[in-house]
Amino acid sequence: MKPVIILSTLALLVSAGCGPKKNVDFLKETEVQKDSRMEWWREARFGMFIHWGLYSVPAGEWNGSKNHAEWIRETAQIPLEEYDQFVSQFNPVKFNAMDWVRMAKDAGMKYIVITSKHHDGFALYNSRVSEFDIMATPFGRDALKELSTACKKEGITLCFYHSIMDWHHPDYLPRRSWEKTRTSEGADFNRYINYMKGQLKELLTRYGKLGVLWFDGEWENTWTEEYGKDLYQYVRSLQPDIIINNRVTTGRSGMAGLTESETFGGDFGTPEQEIPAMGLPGIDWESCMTMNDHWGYNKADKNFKSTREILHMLADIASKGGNYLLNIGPTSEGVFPQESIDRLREIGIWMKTNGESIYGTQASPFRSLSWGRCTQKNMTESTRLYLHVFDWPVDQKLMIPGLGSKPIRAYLLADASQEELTIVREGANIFLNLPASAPDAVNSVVVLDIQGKPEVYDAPTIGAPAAIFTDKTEVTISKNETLSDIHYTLDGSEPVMDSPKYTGPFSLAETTTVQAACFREGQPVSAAQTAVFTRVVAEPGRVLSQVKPGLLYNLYSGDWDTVPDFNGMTPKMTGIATDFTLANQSKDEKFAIDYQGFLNITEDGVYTFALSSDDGSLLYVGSSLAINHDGLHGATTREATLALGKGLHTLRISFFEKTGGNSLSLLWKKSGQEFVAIPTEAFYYYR
Ligand code: H79
Repeated sequence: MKPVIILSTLALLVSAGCGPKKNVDFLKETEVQKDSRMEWWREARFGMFIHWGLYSVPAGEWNGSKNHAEWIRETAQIPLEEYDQFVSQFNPVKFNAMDWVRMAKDAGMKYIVITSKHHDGFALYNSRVSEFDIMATPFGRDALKELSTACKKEGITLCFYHSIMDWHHPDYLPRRSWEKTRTSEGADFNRYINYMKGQLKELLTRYGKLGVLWFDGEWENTWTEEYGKDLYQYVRSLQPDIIINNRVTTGRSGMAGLTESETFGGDFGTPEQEIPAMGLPGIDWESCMTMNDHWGYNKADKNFKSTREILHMLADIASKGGNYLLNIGPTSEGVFPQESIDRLREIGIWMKTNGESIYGTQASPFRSLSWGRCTQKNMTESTRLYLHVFDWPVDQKLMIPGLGSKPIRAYLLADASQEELTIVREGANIFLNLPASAPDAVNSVVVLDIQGKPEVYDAPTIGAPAAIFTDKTEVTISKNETLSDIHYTLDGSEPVMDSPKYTGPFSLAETTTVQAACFREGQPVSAAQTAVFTRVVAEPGRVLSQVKPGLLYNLYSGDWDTVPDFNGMTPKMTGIATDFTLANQSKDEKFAIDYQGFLNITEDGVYTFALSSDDGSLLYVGSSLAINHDGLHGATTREATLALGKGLHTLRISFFEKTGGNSLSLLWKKSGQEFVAIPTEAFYYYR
């Protein structure tokens, strides 16, 4: 199959004739080249996503159900011919490209990513290779052309979102599972790729210099890494400096949106509706998020994030070194929802004063700060720390923990006169004396200039296989830098220079509070960390002679949002199971399974259980509810640690599945070992 693609790509390139750089391998790029290509994007930090298309006509509602949006053709299972009728209804007479671009610009956004085509296949521009485009609507104007003109005028970088998945084109495969009458006979996926490239060529040659091509819908099994690499090369051959997201290819990890580092993952990762818990050093990423709960316009969705939440997210993302792509879903009249307009205006007011603390900044040098976030900028001989204070300290003292660097000066970013704040060093910490009231109710930024690169001493990490143990446990203490020594105590007192110096893992045989801190040249340089390790008595096991191998199960059918109370219910089926295949492999929806029996422990010890399920589940061991993982959710995991003695312990796993995927698994590990599936031999039942 592959040679065919290469040939057809070459054919297109040759026929293009306008000198695309067909001999350059854009996957082989030096770090310096990539840095220079990414420069504007890393500086920008904040962009506007726009989801606009035919789906704004139904505005989220279909046959009385109101929870749809840009996926409406799929979620409401609308036949193609019926969906096509939105073409004659799309007439956004109030659309004004300049208004949109100015709203983005006034909010402090530096780029706009708009849907040139979403999954429904509709082209929001004048596409000569498709009839299913904006020129076929009564509107009949090329909205993207107007936006590109407005963006150029206002200095905003225009970018396009283009879906690989296409529910409209006859050559795209697969069909939706519910599309019984749309035949896939004669469909040719390679022909679809050529069509998509044709559209991309229009977008890349007729709308001026673009910032980003933002692909999506890459997860269906017809798309491959080879196609992804080829598409990446194709797009860059037409605009060599363009930036392309990781969804151009396969290998993205779910909604976390990042591609494993060994595989080709485009130019940046795309967490969707989430912010990574920690920064990702050396990786470019952008969190995209809705303002309410839908991407496309939904007239019933009033669940808008507050300006406060949005601004906190912006600072949080910047403090982790990422970009924020905030979505707007305009109406079919071509206007932004009023709630979005209001928030953009308020964001803009904050950005006008504080934008300096966002644009071109780098991730925080601190692991965490109790009062807010930090971003930083490298000056020639110094570093400028931007302290984003969400919670203004009532005692007017802002503590910067474990900052070893020599401070130069501090002032409020909102203070035009830059009046200096008093800086006091107390041991490991620096304190800034703040005025009584916060200059901003949401996020007040304090500038702190320090000499050189930041020297930050995080409190050490105190670890052991588990927080409980039965006999003895081994404790390890670690830290994030190599300049200091760790000193620790085992008697609940704060560590001082004379406390024992940590030289390696040590053993505990009794319940102990461990405290540790970092010291340098006789002085504490970090905050102290505390951890408690508790010695427990293992729950004794029982000996029962008449047990048999396996677990008893009862299978029920019913529509639940939580694990039901099975008492008094009649099972549809009962039997003996050796594992959880039944819960995993069932093609049904709306059912529940209750497994009951015993867990045989062959050796006293501390065991950690990991219960994963989609949807909810409960794990009982012995007399107690060990893990509550109930409710409607995707495949996620919860853990619990228990001390169990040799012998049999009653065991019960209750599970329910409503809709979507179904899965259930129970792993365990003995203290200090790796998680494994609980072996079948450990399950017994009694009847
Ligand atoms: O355009 C907006 C949405 O319409 C689109 N992306 C944003 C920017 C979107 N498409 N799908 N989804 C959002 C949710 C889809 C999630 C899944 Fe998957 C697709 C679950 C399984 C396949 C992504 C890929 C998560 C796991 C694999």
